[in-house]
Amino acid sequence: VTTAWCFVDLSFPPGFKFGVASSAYQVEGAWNISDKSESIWDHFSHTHPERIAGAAHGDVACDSYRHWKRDIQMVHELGVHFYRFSISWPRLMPTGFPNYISEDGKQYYNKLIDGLLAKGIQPLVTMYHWDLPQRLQELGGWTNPLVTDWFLDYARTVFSLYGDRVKTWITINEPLVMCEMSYNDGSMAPGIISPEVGTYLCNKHTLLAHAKAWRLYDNEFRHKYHGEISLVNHMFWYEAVMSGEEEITELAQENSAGRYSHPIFSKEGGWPSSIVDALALNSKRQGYPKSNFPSLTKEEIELMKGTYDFYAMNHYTSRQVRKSKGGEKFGSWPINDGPDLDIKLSAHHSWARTAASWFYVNPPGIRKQLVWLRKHYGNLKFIIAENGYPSSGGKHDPDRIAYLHDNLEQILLAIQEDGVNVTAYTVWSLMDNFEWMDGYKTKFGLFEVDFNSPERKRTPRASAHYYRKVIKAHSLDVPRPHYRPEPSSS
Ligand code: GBH
Repeated sequence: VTTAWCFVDLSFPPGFKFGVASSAYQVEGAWNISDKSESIWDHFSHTHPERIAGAAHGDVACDSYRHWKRDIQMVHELGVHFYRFSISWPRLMPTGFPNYISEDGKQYYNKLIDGLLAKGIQPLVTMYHWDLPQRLQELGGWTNPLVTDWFLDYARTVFSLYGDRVKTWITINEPLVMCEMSYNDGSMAPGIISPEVGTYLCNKHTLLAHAKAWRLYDNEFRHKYHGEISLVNHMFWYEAVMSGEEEITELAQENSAGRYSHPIFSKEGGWPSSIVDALALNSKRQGYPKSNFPSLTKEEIELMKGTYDFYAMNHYTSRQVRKSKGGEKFGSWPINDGPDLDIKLSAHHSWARTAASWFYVNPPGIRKQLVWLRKHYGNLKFIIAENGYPSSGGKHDPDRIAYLHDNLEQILLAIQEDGVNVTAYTVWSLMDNFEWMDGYKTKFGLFEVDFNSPERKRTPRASAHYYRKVIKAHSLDVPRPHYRPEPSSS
């Protein structure tokens, strides 16, 4: 990888867009306000407090249900072009089905969308960021094939209500992460451990649900609203420890990026063949008479193929990959309790650690991942839908600033040196929020949130000021702020 000094230009291409992100369960609170029903995260956090750091939950979170005006003001202060947030399915459709639409839920998102547009900020709306109505979970959730039609009904509702104003849609946030953590290791809601069956049903059904929603938009809404829609995939960049082990590294990529991209973005569609083979072998080893990895019919392959308008990627960190030596456990997520792919993961000693145990800093990974995606699926329109840095608190956050700078620099290199068509970048997150199993311990916010104050006071960090300058200059050629160490609180 070339370094910064060979830059021609530190500015971003004209038309390159900057944004900032959040998600409903992580910020909204108001979990039982009005007619909202329980989501799987309400249920999980209330019934399994021991699974979440500090027994935390999102009952109040940042209280964005009440403080949405302040949120819009913050987004405006940053000067971003768009705000990525998600709609809570159980807030809008408390039964899970379109027989009943919550008036309060509907108005909440109307106010948010209209408030953003009034300030010239585009809403980028995620339809599903992991908060399934609990009632649908009781019917099997993402393992029930009917979920694809339940999601389709939900999609029709949100397109009908908001499609006149929302021009960029994300169907599902990180289906890989959600299927692995909900059904493989069971660490996320609904906390089911079914690595051999549940994970793969979820894999297939999330992709089919996405595809049906995309086709609905394409057939019935695109001609009037002219928007764009895709899903967002999360991936670690995988790097071979030793040369000669590129094949196993490629298998790790196909297991994470490929399993959720190939059916939609590749020319031929369907699962990546290396994964079909590896998982068939794995099922055999586990004593099953046939592969547990669900096959796809010709119709399903056609249904999924080409259902995108852009490629959205969430990217944070990297792993090293090598072939595991006989009997060795596989290392870290998402190849831990899952299939035995004979892969061992680790982190390079030079990659700095962060406040989150899974997160090591390796900025070149984002560039290499973009190049990998382009090689496999073509030079699509790429958007970075999440990238950000976890700290343990404090308003002076030089580490976060360095991370944002270094990742943006790698994105510029991908654009200028490699010719990858990256068109947008999104920081996770607008503000500190409920960080799933980490509770409120790890902080990703450009704005700090005081969770002890009744109004959930938000204060910009140094990184918020830095990001504002980058956006305003449309360039990385801006001074980084000076830091004074925060006075110790003792
Ligand atoms: C994103 O997921 C989410 O979209 C967002 O909601 C979240 O707040 C944000 O990132 C920051 O975490 O090695 O078993 O400890 C990121 C994807 C994938 C993060 C797997 C943590 C490691 C689990 N994640 N993961 S483990």
